[in-house]
This record gives sequence, C-alpha cells and structure tokens, in this order.
Amino acid sequence: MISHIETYLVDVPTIRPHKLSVATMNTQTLVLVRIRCADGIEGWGEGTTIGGLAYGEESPESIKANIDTHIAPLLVGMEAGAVAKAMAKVRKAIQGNRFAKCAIETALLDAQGRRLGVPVSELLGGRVRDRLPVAWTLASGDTAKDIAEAEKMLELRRHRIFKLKIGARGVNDDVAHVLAIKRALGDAASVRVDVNQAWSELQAVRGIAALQDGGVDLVEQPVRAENREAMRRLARRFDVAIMADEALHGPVDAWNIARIEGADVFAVKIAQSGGLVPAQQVAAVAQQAGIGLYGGTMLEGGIGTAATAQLCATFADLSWDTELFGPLLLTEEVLCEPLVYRDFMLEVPAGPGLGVSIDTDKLHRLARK
Ligand code: MUC
Ligand code: MG
Repeated sequence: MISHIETYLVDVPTIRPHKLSVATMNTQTLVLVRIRCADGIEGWGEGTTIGGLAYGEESPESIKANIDTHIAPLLVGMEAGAVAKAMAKVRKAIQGNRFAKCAIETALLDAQGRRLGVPVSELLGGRVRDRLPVAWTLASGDTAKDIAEAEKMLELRRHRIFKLKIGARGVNDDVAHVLAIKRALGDAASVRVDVNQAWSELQAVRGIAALQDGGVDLVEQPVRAENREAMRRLARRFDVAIMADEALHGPVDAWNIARIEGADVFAVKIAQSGGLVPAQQVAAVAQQAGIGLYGGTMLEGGIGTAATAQLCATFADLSWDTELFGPLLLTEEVLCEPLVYRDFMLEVPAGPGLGVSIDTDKLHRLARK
C-alpha cells in the first residue's frame, strides 16, 4: 500500500552558467519525490524542469504543490504494486502536469522494481543495451571557452558529441560561433545545435543552410513548437536531421508530428512526455514511422537521469544517442554513488528499480526549507 508521498525542492549551483535562448541557468532546481510503501519499500522519482517557467508551463514550485495538494491524496492507500492502475487514476483526474506525473510514475516504478528485484528497464519490456553514448552541451556563451571545454571532454573520453545552444544572438553570429567550433573539433566530434524555438521559419532556412554546409549533424527545435508545418517544410527541405523537442508533449503529439513527417528525429524526454510509459509510447510511434530516437534531458539530477537511462536501454534503435549529462553540470550530487560515465558512455545502473540510492542526509541538508 502507498503510505506517504514526500516532495523536495533542491537548489544546486551549476558548474558554469548554462546559456539557452530562453534562460541563463546558474542553478538548477531538482524536484524529487519519495513514495513510501507499507511493505517498507520506497521509490524515488524526479520532475525537474529548466529555468522556472521560461522553458515549459510547469515550474518547480507548481510541480511540488500539485503533487502535494492534488496528486498524493489520490494515491495514498492504493496498492503500491499496481503502478498502471495508480497512474490511470492520476491521468484521469489530473489535467496536464506532465512533469509531476513523471515524478510519480518514476517513483512507483522504482519501488516496484525494488519489490521484484529487477531494474526498471525490465518492467518496461527489457533492456537491449547497458551503455548509452552521451552528448555534452556547450553553452558557456563564449566560443573560445566552448572549444576548450569540448577539447577537455574529448581528452577525458567523456563526450564526443556536442550540442550547442543557439538562438539568443543573431543568426549570422550564431552560425559563425557554431562553425568555428566545428572547424576546431573537425571529424573527431559530432556537432549539433539546439535553437530552442528561437527562429522564424525564414531565419531557420538561412541558418540551417549554413549549418548544413558547415558539417553540423542535427538541428533541434529551430522554430516554435506549435509551428508543425514549418518543421515539416524544414525537414523536407534539408538533408541535415531536424529534431523535435518542445513540440513533443507525449504520444499524441508524437503521432501528429509523425503523421505529417514533421521531424527526422524525436528527443524523447520522460518528463515532457508525462512519464516513462508515455515516453516509451513516443518512442514506439517514432520507430514505426522511421523517425530516429534521441534520449533527451531536462538537466535532471541522478534520479531523473537514471530513469531516462532505464528507458533508453530498452530502445532497439537509438541512432542519435543521448544527452544524459545532467548530473555532470551540477556541483552537488544527491546519489550515494554517482552514475558512471566512461569511454563516452553512461552505464545504465544494473540494480533493482532505478539502480541508484539517495543520500538522504545530504538531501535534507540541501533541500529548500
Ligand atoms: C533542451 O532544450 O534540450 C537539454 C540539454 C541542455 O543543455 O538543455 C536541455 C534542454
Ligand atoms: Mg532541446
């Protein structure tokens, strides 16, 4: 039986400013959920977002408040092992709030995996891989600093895929910045960009043409999420891969984008999709439609990152890798044992549930009072 649901906000400074077109992050606020069950088992989940309300329509505070006030009371007293039943109740009673739902579903699956002695990947059908390639985001805002950072990552054998955050400056300045980095790194690295919706369609046509010529491999969410027709036209016009991110709020969006051939690649995000199971459905739509998969992040800490890793481990085809580097951008760790990044890969935890354990003393010290 589900007996208690607790939520925590944890403000963690980033290792350097992280500049996106929509926000500059100096701290990240982790939203963590603990579900305690009457059989003594507990599960952890995460529903972390980016930049307050700058990125999505849920804020850390709204996620916490809506779990505490509206979702937890629906679940307390329900059978803890009946995860699908619990989530069906939540999805029927609660509109939207996908990040909150993701945190809850993750915690229930973590608890159930522990109960059964299997990793969450096995509850999702079983893993086909134990290691995931991990991209790093260059977003210091300075070309020379970004090049030095990328070179360090290559030398450490931590990352050889780099995603550049653009869209805050003019198109020409952004293109010059990206191409300088691509020239410096050469064929040793895959260079990709994320515009975070900042371009008009005309700016996108100009920007993508230059990026494609310069050897960039992928362009993420160049235009507004709602502008699916523009995404379709860009995907048809260019050979370089066009990826949908903010446009994907779960399986129905995935279906509607796939139907019009509105992207070449989907960034699969568990929180944006509303949980691990809907995210798996997003991936299923993509695979049936011949759309490539990429394991996306909301710059979560270790819990959300482990959860996405458990899901990505079940994807038969993960042609565009992952960006599960969230914990590496943060100055504090809430896991007892950090996730293992080695040889350009993240190792998918092998233990029961998410395969990670939480340092609760540290969490209580760091949590917002
Ligand atoms: C996004 O839009 O993809 C993921 C990596 C990163 O640096 O920012 C995010 C959000
Ligand atoms: Mg993105």
